[in-house]
Amino acid sequence: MTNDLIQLVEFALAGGPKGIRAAGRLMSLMEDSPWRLPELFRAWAQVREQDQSLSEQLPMPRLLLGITGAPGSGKSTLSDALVTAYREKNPDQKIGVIAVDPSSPFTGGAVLGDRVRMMRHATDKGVFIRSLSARGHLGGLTLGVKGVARVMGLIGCDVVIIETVGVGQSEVEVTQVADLVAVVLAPGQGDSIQMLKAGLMEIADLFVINKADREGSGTLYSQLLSSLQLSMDKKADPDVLLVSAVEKTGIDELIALLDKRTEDESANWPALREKRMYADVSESVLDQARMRLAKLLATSPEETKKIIEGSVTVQDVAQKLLEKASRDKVSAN
Ligand SMILES: Nc1nc2c(ncn2[C@@H]2O[C@H](COP(=O)(O)OP(=O)(O)O)[C@@H](O)[C@H]2O)c(=O)[nH]1
Ligand SMILES: [Mg+2]
Repeated sequence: MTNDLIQLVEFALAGGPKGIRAAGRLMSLMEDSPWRLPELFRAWAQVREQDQSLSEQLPMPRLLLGITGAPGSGKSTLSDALVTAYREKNPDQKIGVIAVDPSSPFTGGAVLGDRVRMMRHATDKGVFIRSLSARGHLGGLTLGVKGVARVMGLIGCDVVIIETVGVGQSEVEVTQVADLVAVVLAPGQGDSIQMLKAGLMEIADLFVINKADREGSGTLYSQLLSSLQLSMDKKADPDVLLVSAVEKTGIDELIALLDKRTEDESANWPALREKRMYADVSESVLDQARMRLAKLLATSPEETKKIIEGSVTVQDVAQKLLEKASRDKVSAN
């Protein structure tokens, strides 16, 4: 298994059609088995033994940009416009997009729409798009997104955009993944200011008011500014930008702002990213341990029965399980 992974990492690094297929397989692996994320580090270390010119650590994108907001606010359209603008600005730099589909079955059409729209970039070899399904990943999706972002770093993406719906509607805590979080709001969505109250205000590094071509965007802009001024627990003055993702106005300004924020703030990111990496690895280890213990517990249903009957405590059974697990390991050696 691990040898497989090393080879996939080697192929992905080398690029070309084979490299793209390898990267896709690595992403699937990260999505399906997020606890395997640390194996990427191990594979990188092994690949690097053969080639000392490689960086010590698995390369990371310069910027992981979270884009969040209510469904319909224009996140996908904005991601698309950003990808185009980034690519035009610097054709040498690769861009990644991770789109997390909302799990609600009512949004099935929009999800398909996303895929269709992103197909525009299908022929651009510098753009990598991956959509992840939020279904069936309860709990594990954040780690899965991190794994996919890591693979995008491996293949040399400069910026990776992570699109998710806002807090409370998605299992992804975008703040745990992204360096900067842009919250998208749009006029004609009664729930915009409501969304802010539901926690989006706290996570925003910047606000993008989209659909500037529509009536009401100016009002929303001033509403937002006054809410921000009223808010006591706001971050230090988040930036607010008015854009139209469809008419492509304000996009260059948005990129300039993102570049500036990255330049100003990225000195803090290595420490932050390292802290997250430790947390991810811990989570992977705990996931592994939990899976092993769960398997063991399933083979002794009588223990569970005894707990229900009241003859043993949960602590007793947990202790027994841990002992059995460590004995099994010894005999497995
Ligand atoms: N008028 C206008 N419509 C937009 C703009 N951006 C997105 N839309 C439309 O809003 C709808 C939802 O956009 P989408 O990107 O799928 O939103 P998401 O659910 O947040 O990803 C689509 O019909 C878009 O064409 C914009 O700047 N102006
Ligand atoms: Mg979308």
